[in-house]
Amino acid sequence: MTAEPPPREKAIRAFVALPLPDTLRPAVAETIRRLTPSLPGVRFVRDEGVHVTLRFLGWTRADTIAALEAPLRAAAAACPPLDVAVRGLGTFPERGRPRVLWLGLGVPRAAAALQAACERAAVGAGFEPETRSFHPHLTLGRWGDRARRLPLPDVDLGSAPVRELVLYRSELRPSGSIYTPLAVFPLGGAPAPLG
Ligand code: 2AM
Repeated sequence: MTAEPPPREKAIRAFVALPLPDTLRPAVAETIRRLTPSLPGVRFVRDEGVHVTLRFLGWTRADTIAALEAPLRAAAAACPPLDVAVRGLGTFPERGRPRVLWLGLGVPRAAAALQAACERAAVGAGFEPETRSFHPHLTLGRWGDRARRLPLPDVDLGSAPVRELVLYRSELRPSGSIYTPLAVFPLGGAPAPLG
């Protein structure tokens, strides 16, 4: 990830993601703690910000963000809550010098449909189409220049339901990016009002 300055008029760096379910957060934090001493070249993410990116938007404007809200809400409403299984560690790229360390994800077919709907929403709001294929993963860390490939342990953190789609703001900081929800869209639509 490069820390490029925002283009003029484009003040918000944003992306659409599924947050890690709260019940899996302690196990992910523990996995990061366990891996840190054995992978000295990796800058690990803050565990509170771990997420599954469905569509990276990059630098954009507040009015574009506002235009995305209705199609993203509709995409989330059309998707049932998703059970995600978190297991396996891997890297991008798979071979050669590693750049990204990730936790693998098993997701139901509906997640791919939701990702495709987010992609349509982004293109409808004027973003360039994404050319890379969708590899659902949770980024745990990134290697710096002196990346060295080391054996990775087996991990299986179990599964939990994801109930929300989130539009996040990303603020680049030397100590690691800070992710703040700008809008939250319930999967399966708004809960029915009581009474
Ligand atoms: P990653 O999880 O694979 O690192 C916020 O930066 C999120 O958007 C990250 O989760 C990151 O994916 C994702 N993302 C996708 N493409 C990106 C890009 N070109 N630059 C920065 N982040 C990107």
